[in-house]
Amino acid sequence: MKKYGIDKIRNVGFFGHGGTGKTSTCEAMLFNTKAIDRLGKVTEGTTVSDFDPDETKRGMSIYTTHVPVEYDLCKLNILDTPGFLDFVGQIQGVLRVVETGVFFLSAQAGVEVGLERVWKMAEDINMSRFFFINCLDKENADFLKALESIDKILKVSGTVVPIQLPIGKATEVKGIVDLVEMCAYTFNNGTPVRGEIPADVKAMADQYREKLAESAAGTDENLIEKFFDGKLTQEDIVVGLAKGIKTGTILPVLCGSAFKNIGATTLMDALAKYAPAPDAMGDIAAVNPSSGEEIRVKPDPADPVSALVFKTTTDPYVGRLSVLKICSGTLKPDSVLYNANKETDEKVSGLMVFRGKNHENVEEAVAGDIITVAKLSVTGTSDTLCAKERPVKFPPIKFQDPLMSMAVYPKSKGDEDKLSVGIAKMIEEDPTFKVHRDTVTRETIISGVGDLQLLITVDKLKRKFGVEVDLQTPKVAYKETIKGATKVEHKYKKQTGGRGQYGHVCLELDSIPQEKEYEFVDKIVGGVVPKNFIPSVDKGVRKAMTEGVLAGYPVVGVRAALYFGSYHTVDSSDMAFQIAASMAFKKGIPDCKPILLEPIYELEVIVPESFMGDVIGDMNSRRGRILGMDPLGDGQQSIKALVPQAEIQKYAIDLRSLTQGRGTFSLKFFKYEEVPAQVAEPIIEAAKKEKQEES
Ligand SMILES: Nc1nc2c(ncn2[C@@H]2O[C@H](COP(=O)(O)OP(=O)(O)OP(=O)(O)O)[C@@H](O)[C@H]2O)c(=O)[nH]1
Ligand SMILES: [Mg+2]
Repeated sequence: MKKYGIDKIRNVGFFGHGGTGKTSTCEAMLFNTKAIDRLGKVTEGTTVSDFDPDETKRGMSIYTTHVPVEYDLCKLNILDTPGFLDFVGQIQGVLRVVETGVFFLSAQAGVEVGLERVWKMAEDINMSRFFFINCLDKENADFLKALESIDKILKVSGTVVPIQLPIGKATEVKGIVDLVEMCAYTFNNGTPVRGEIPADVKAMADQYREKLAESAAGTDENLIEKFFDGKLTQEDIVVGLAKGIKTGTILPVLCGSAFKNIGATTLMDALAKYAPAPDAMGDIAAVNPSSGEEIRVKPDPADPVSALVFKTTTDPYVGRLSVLKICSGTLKPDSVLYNANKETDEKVSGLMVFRGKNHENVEEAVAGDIITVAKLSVTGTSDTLCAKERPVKFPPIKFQDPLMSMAVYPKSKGDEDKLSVGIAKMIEEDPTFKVHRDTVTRETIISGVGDLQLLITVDKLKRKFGVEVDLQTPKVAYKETIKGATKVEHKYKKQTGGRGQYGHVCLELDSIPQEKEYEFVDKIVGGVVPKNFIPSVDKGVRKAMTEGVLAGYPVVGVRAALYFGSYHTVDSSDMAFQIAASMAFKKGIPDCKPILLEPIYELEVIVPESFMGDVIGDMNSRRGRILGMDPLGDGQQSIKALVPQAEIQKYAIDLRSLTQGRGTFSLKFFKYEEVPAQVAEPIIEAAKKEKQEES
């Protein structure tokens, strides 16, 4: 790969709904620039970008891939992201490092939910935006309808301006009209062949050229004057267009068919011409890691080095690979950098540029470029690496919180260690994937954005780490408490030849707010239970509280007061008093109106207004209590509700089907509440049955 100065680099994210041809367009770009000699197909698993076995198996992108394309003296660092909603974590890193986004939509379907979602995620990001209307060759493809859907569905702040139009409709598509140069392009194996605009699209081309000229002129007062005087030249249009695209006032629309290799080269051309170089978007916000003081980092190759890690993967041969955007300076192999997040040095040995799974080593990487380094020891995704003499830290990348959890069980006993090693590696690679151990249910819980993401981790555990696992719906971490009070006595006495056992306690059991979990009160007077055995009574009650009498769940919200008892000078012991206390507790609790508690979550759902009724109805059927509804101003509604955990274990899947993928939600643990009697009954029965089977 040649060396490129910062002015010749374009960092471009490919975003859009699944299956709109992002990966196929990358492939066409590589083929048309002769980087590959065969045009791979997603369906056959032969593309450069979708090379991972998970991707070839499913015929879709799952991971973001760096695909550098060398075109017209520029390097286009394409980051091909997955469109499927489970993989939003792959997009969030990319949104932090690109100056340009190409948003794909199909000419057949127009704007779909995947595009809506990523558009929203990109809302506050300073970048240039292009639209690419792909699949022009599909039956019922309708460029103008798709174009209309952009303004209709997306909240676009600038002007959406076609700079190309299709020639020929649907299966008859032949090429494109270039509205800047006012010429036609047909494509010979991907290579554009220039020609005259065909007569049947000329009138439409003139009409859209006029719109383009007006928008381009609108970026500059001098140009607007020329426009009204009828003196605007093609060069003026190019200047105005470049300015509008850079400042975000113009959002150009291009088109093509990746399938027929139409439009990929003209897209590269537009990116090379109009997409901003990495230093065109100004300085980058950062902080001084020791003082917290804000600083601005200049994307200048001559400055000290700084870089943001936006992706981490593991290569079976090379090991850990960290993908970085160089934010300032020039990085050379064999450098020692400072990790501002982990506050330690990191040695960077070789610099690599990956294109799909293949890589080549490079001698340096300048500010603005995207590069991969191997074998960093402590650095993870979202960390900043920098020159020690100028420490900086970039704000962390915000990743989607998990929305769905599953319990994971290794199929063969003894695989637990391999499982935890595998899971730890996957957490490194996927910032939206989490794991924790539920101490109440004693299950290992993996969490992510959706079910497909979790199923893929299961495949990966098997393929990469040789562990086969089952996924199950997590058990709900119920708890137990009491609503009443009682007094209870238990005498534990055993005479077995030699030294016996003697412990005698009288307890008052009472309910306290469950948040306090447990209180022990010593009300002994006159030393009827000696001081040294009082902690034994406390310990005995605590032990009994780990397993409630109703369904074996931990008990909370109990005050135990020891008000009387007796002892034996020889036979009393710590253990005897512990046992006496435990037994007294178990005996007394059934008289204190024990109840089952369940975790309640605060749920916020955001949906377009048209889905509000369905979402609320569904919430009611889940024993949810609506707390409030707020219009968000953009046709979206926020609905807040309290819902039991047991009812929303699969909400990520259910909300998606309820709202055709348009709804999003977030969850926060709220508190434990009583399970209604008719719901509690089967849970208690099931627990009793399980216990019987165990014993
Ligand atoms: N007819 C037609 N099919 C296309 C076109 N572009 C892509 N396809 C097909 O559509 C399917 C999806 O294409 P991809 O390139 O994988 O789409 P993507 O946007 O990368 O999809 P995700 O990675 O899942 O987000 C594949 O079977 C492609 O062959 C096109 O222009 N026309
Ligand atoms: Mg793809």
